[in-house]
Order: sequence, then structure tokens, then C-alpha cells
Amino acid sequence: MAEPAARVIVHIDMDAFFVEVERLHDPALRGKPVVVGGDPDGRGVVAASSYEARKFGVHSAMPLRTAKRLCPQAVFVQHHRGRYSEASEEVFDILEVFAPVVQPVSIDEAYLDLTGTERLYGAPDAAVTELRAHIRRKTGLPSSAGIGGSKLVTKIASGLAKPDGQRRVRVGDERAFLAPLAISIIPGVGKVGERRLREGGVRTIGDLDRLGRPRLEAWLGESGVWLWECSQGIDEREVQPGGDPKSIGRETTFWEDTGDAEFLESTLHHLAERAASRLRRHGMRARTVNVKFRTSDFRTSTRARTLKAPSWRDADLIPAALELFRQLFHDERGGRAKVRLLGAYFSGLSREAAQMDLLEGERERREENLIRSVDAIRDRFGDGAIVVGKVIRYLEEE
Ligand code: TTP
Ligand code: CA
Ligand code: CA
Repeated sequence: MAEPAARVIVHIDMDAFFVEVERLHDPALRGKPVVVGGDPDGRGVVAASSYEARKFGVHSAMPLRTAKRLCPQAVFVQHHRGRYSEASEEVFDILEVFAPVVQPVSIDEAYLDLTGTERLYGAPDAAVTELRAHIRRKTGLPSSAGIGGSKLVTKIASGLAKPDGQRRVRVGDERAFLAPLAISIIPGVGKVGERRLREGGVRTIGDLDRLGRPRLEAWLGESGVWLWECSQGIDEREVQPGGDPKSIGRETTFWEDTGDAEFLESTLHHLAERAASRLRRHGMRARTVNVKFRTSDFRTSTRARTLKAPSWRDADLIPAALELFRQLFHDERGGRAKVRLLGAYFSGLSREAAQMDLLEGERERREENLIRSVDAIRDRFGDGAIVVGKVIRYLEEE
């Protein structure tokens, strides 16, 4: 029997994620040591630090006061949760279009399985270069990636490629790639594990390899076997697609609070359209449409409407969202409220019925194909490529 084709796995992780998102909002932070976390004289800890600040020994989870002592010239900024989840969603939107299987690991990283895409994308190195360039063009954010045959190797490789780099480990080269690296680089070898291994004279992954499986097993039991497998680059874990989302939506925070109803409606139209496109990309339909907004005084209101039947169509989802917005906006001080955050969400999600073709006939299928190709053009060329008349106005004004 033929050997199964080697897997092509990618680990991608955004560089200094919170810092880079803050830099989008304040370009004056570029090139400087930056620490995200808040008041350097307060009790908090560092969430993220720029590579410039890391040179002074600053790192995540360190008390802010320590960071200030190590790097007094750093700019300390508050952290803004909403900004990071917004940016994260944009990145994941791109990954989901790009890769057949995406496993989110955290807010800023994912494993992709590209096995079998070579005919479509060409060599994985070039495809990942293009992916990272695309992420940077669309979001302004730098990322790094590891490419290889297992999660273990790609995770380590992306870390070594940072910042703004990528590294491929060819199948068969894993042992040589890992051998010189310190054992602490293996995810899961904590401080305790590291100390114990050092006491036994093990410093590098190559030392594990030399010790060999029987001796490692006699010394450390199951963990010994696992460590030996790591040293060989053996890691059979698969890239598991993320579960179905509970809701799919889009929201935005304005630079300045605004009470301009027409502008708000245009924006909501745009948000609902993007959320609907996302819904279709997940192959889902929504039963409930939700609109959320937050006013200048930080009060958040939401309103929901249940549709007659679950839908994936712009024509059902967007008008419902606009109608909800008008009600909410009117109920907030008779339309005189200033809005700070606006969002459209779809919930009550279900998978498309498998027998849709039979039930709904040819016309609906053609409509769906058309919508899907519009979605595909948007993904490729950006949201500006196809816009409804109403939104053009404000996109041009930007
Ligand atoms: P990481 O991916 O660990 O770090 P990073 O993106 O800042 O830097 P790099 O990957 O280039 O080394 O974490 C992602 C974000 O998660 C980080 O920007 C801030 C947040 N975070 C915390 O809030 N607290 C923490 O202790 C860590 C490790 C991260
Ligand atoms: Ca990161
Ligand atoms: Ca990360």
C-alpha cells in the first residue's frame, strides 16, 4: 500500500499582538518600546510588550512596576479588549477562507491543515508567504508561521521565526531541527520538568534523543516516552476544526461618538452584510437577528428579532437588522443619543439542510451560488469591491 501523503500543517501566531493592534490606533507607538497593561505605577501586570521593550527583559505577566524599572523609557498603554477581539476576528476570517481546516488555539494563533492543497496553492512556503502578506495588507498586523508535518514542530518553528518570519521544517528533518534546542522549548515542559531533566543532565532535545527511549521510559515512565517522541518530532495530534459558533456577528467602535442616523444605518448595513457573509462561509443559517449598541454613557442595549424561518440571505437578515436599529435608536432619547459601538449578530444558528436542493428548488440554488460568488469576490478583493449603493457614500468619504 502507498504511504499516505505527509501532512502539511501550519502554525500561525500574530507578533506582539496587543501591541500591534494598539499601534494601528496610534501610529506614534511604532518603533518604540511599548507595554500594554496600564498604569506603570499601579498593581497590574504586563499583558504584552513590543520587541523593543523585550530587549530590556520585559515580558508578559510581569508586574508593570518591574517593567517600568527595566525599561523606564517604554510607553505604557491601557488595554482595550474590544479592539483585540475585533482584530482577531478579522484575522480568523482570512484564515478560514484560506485553509480547509482551521483550529483556533487562542486569540492570536491557530493551526491550519493544508494537506492536499498544493495543487491549488502551490508549495506551502509560497502559500504561507502570501497568506501572511494578505493578513498584513488587510489588517495591518504582522505574524509569523511554522510549516511542517506536525503540531509540535510547527509551533516551535513559528516561535523561532518571530518576528515577522516563517520557517519550514521538511518531513524527515525534524530530529536535526530539534536537536540543538533547549528542552524548555517543548510546549508542556514546565519549569519543574525542566529542572528535573537538568538534574539528569538533559539540556537539549538532542540529549533526549541520545538517551534513547528505554532509558527515558525507565527514568520518567509515560512522560519519558512522550519526551522521546518529541525528540523524534513524533506528534500525531490532528488539526481539529473549531466547533460551530453560537453566534456570528460584527461590531465596530467609533473613533468619535456619533448621532448621525444615516451614517449609523450605513455602518450597520455594512456590518450586517459582513456578518451574513461570514454566516454563509460557515455554511450556516440564522434564526435570530440581534443588534447591539452602546451609547456615550457606556450603556449597552441589544434587541433581537426571530425570523419566520432560518435564513442565510442578505434580503432577510439585513432589513431585520436595520429595523431593529431604528427601534433601538428611536427608543434611546427619541433618536438623540450618541453612539459609541454598533454591532449586528446572528444567533439561533443551524447547518444548512442537506436536502436543500430538493426542497427549495433550482431558483434558490442559483441565488445561493450567486451570493457565494459575491462573497468570494469580497474575500479576494476586499469589502470595497462590491458595495451596495448606500454604503459607497461613506466608504468614499473615509
Ligand atoms: P502571545 O502570542 O503569547 O504573545 P504576543 O503576541 O504578545 O507576542 P509574540 O507572539 O510575538 O511573542 O500572546 C498574545 C496576546 O495575548 C498578547 O499580545 C497579550 C495577551 N497575553 C496576555 O494578556 N497575558 C499573557 O500573560 C500572555 C502570555 C498574553
Ligand atoms: Ca502572538
Ligand atoms: Ca499566541
